Amino acid sequence: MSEARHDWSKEEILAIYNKPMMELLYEAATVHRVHHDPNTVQVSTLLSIKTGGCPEDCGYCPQAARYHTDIEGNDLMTVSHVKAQALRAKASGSSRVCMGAAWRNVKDGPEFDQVLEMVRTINKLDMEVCCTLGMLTENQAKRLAEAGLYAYNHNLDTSEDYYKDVISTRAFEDRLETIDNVRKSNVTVCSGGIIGMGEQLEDRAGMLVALASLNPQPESVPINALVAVEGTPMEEMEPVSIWDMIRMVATTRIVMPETQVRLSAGRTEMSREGQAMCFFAGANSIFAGDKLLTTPNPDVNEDMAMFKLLGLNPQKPFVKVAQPTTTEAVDSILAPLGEKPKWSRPAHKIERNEIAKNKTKLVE
Ligand code: SAM
Ligand code: DTB
Ligand code: SF4
Repeated sequence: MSEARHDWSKEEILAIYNKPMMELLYEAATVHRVHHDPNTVQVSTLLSIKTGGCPEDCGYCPQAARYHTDIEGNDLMTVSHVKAQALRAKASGSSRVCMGAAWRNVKDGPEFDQVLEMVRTINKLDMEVCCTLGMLTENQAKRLAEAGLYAYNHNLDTSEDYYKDVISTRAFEDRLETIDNVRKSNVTVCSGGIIGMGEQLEDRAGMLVALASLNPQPESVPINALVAVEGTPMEEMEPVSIWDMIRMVATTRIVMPETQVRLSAGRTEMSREGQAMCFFAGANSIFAGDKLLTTPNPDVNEDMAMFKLLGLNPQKPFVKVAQPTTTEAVDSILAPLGEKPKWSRPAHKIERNEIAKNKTKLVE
């Protein structure tokens, strides 16, 4: 059973976020290596299977039909196109494909059937499959699970308080309900958010309170820096400082020790040094591919060169990364921190989700 804490207060999280940088980095890196292999980073390739024309009004999103952005909208991709892209992603070191659709919610019918076929097809390639399709019913989550879906991405995006300033066409509660529906299936939960949307530090902490209080905590948490796209209401937002990104990653790592923390949108603006600091602070996943959904992302070859430079290895699919297995090993890592830390010890030898049961090998 997981020993992660679910009762973090906003004040506690803010105190962590605002620690002197060197202390924050040291604590986050320590938590990270207690729970994960610090040299392994998961690579997830994004694929926009249905682009643009979305009826929602998310203030950050270039795919909302009501904003006049430069993106080229597309109908749902064919299964064979998706398969070809997945094979390319696999060949370049990716263990997961994340398919995104600019939908408010999933509707039963031929398009959903086509997505189910995409899931089955990628699953057969021995890759993890993730989808992000908007709101989902319990039954739709079950059908995706049956098709072999590994993860479902549904971001809280910001705090409950700030949510209504960013989106008016749905509520924070709706997001929680979809996450709950995903949890009722055996699909793992991927949920995170965006920084740089004009939110206060309290909102960043509030979002982490909401994510950390989910029980179990999400298996992965993407941290996006806003990509300010011309034509959206957020086009003039100031770029996110790398220091804010590092603080956010480090704080996420400390309050959700077992989760995979993903460096997501915004990496084109980050130097290698900046990304290296994020990996040190506990990020252990990236979105790869020369495009995110509609905006640029670093070139895959550049990412692989960065991995080589930093001695990082792409994580294999369905494999849970190594954790120290003895109390002595954990104690030796924690000893320099002195007092007993507030975050939890790792839970060993735990299969974290049903779907991984057949495929997960715990590396010790
Ligand atoms: N329509 C579905 C939904 O909203 O859940 C799935 C696709 S939506 C594009 C997935 C996520 O992308 C959003 O929740 C948001 O976190 C992220 N995103 C969208 N536009 C972004 C931007 N300009 N900068 C950073 N992240 C963005
Ligand atoms: C997530 O948290 N970030 C990804 C993925 N989940 C779907 C999407 C980022 C999108 C950035 C803007 C764009 O490219 O359209
Ligand atoms: Fe639509 Fe998702 Fe973009 Fe919101 S974030 S406008 S729901 S595609």
